[in-house]
Amino acid sequence: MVRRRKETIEKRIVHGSVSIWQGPNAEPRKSHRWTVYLRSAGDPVEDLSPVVSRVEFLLHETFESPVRQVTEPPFEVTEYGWGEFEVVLRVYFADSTERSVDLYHPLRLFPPPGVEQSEQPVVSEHVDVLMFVEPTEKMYRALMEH
Ligand code: SLL
Repeated sequence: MVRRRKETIEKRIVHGSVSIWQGPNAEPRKSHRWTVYLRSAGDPVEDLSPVVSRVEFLLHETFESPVRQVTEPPFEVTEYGWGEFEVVLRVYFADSTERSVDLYHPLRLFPPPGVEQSEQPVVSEHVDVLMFVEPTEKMYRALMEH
């Protein structure tokens, strides 16, 4: 395997969630509709699929089939729920010699204390950096081109 010796490439990504309150008449267990996602932090947003092969979203055990596999972009999961929890995004890379990385996303449904729940979406976004140490030639090219 040809590797880029002594090179480390960084990829800035965002793990985020956006939640919409479903109003006072919603079913109590489905009070919010939310989407949790992984995307590049670039502007404009780049396609991550040359670098990321799939993302496993590990939801709270109160969800049916809590492990959700997403094998193509957009790397996201949409659900209805009632509570906040930490979503684990297990990211697998196009180069299978790269180890998967776990990102911990705090899903937010509720506005901060003192702010009334409204139709305003509640967004929680976090930038993180993935580091590729001595990537393979193939991975290096995918990282540099995207
Ligand atoms: C806790 N924060 O730690 C809570 C867990 C889990 C939320 C919140 C499931 C949806 C459904 C759902 O929203 N779970 O029941 O269909 O205990």
